[in-house]
Formats: sequence, C-alpha cells, structure tokens
Amino acid sequence: LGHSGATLWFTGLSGSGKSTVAVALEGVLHDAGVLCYRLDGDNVRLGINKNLGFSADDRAENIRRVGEVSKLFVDAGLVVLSSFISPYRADRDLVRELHESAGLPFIEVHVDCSLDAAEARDPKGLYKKARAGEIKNFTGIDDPYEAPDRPEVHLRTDEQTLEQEVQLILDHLRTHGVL
Ligand code: GGZ
Repeated sequence: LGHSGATLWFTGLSGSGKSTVAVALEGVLHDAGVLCYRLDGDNVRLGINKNLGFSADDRAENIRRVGEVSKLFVDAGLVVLSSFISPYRADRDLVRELHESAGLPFIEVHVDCSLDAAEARDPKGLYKKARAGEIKNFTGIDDPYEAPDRPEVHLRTDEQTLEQEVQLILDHLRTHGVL
C-alpha cells in the first residue's frame, strides 16, 4: 500500500476539535499501516517550545519550529498530524512554503467551529477564565483568529460527526495520492 509522507496541518480555535480529529485519523491511518506522528501544544509546548508564550511573536516562533519539525518527519516518509491554533495566516503560509519549496505535501485542514460552540464546550475551562480576565490574549476572546482562505480540507465540527470529518480527510488523501 504505497504512500508518501505529508503534513496535515490542523488549524482552528481552542476547543474546535483539532486534537479529537487528529487522534481519530491517526487511529485509522495506523490500522492501515501508515507510519504517523502527532504533534500538538500538549507535547510541544512542554518540551522544545517551553520557553514560548502566546504573544504574536511567540506564536509565530512556535509555529515556525513545529513547521520545521513536521518537515523533517515528512522527509523521513511519515504522515504528520500537527494540531495548533496557528491563528495567523502568515505563520501557516510560512510552513506551507517550507514544505512546498522542498516538494513535500502540505495539507491545511480548517477545523472550523463557531466561537459559541467552542466556548460552550470549554473542555478545560479556559474560555471561562479568559472571559473573567484571568487569561490574557486568548484566541477568539481578546486575540485574533485569521481563518484560512483556501484550506485543502474544510471541516465544520459543530455540524458534522467525527466519522464524517475523518472520512473527508481520508477522501482528500486518497484523491491526492498520499494514500
Ligand atoms: C490560546 C491558549 C492560551 C491563549 C493557553 N490563547 O485548548 P487547549 O488550551 O488545549 O489549546 C490551547 C493551547 C494553544 O496552543 P497552540 O500552540 O496551539 O497555540 S498557537 O498555535 O497559537 O501558538 C489552549 C492553551 O494552549 N492556551 N493560553 N492565550 N490558547
């Protein structure tokens, strides 16, 4: 079952479902024998990026480093699932360029969800804290999120099921020769 490496870049609000979709997709790919690796704030911001916060400059550096790491894994032939809010278009475009200039596939997945729905989920209580002013520069509350213009895949996690979302990504990977 030949496949080539690729970065799947999941972007969206906190609580939009980036990690949930990435974990579910990873399971399917793993069962199909595809070597994958998942990167997200939970593993990266505690390790290589533990010196970074949430200013625009720190988010840019977070995304730049994660983009470089993703590219290395893709170079090794893996399918990388990177889940970061990555709120700035310019930061995401830099990672895209990093891949495309090296001939490596970059697939932007917009994990779209209304702010209302994400805030209603509030799995970690962070929106509540941001509304109370206990967390500053929280994406969607007092910090921007620039939605992608032309993502390769556009999910609506407040309207679709997880199964539908995984299927949409798999369809894209199949029709574009990644799987
Ligand atoms: C946004 C924040 C913030 C602020 C802490 N703004 O839902 P979570 O908790 O698990 O995911 C969020 C995570 C965002 O890290 P990223 O590396 O994905 O961000 S970025 O791509 O913008 O660099 C959230 C938590 O960290 N968190 N403070 N101020 N999210």
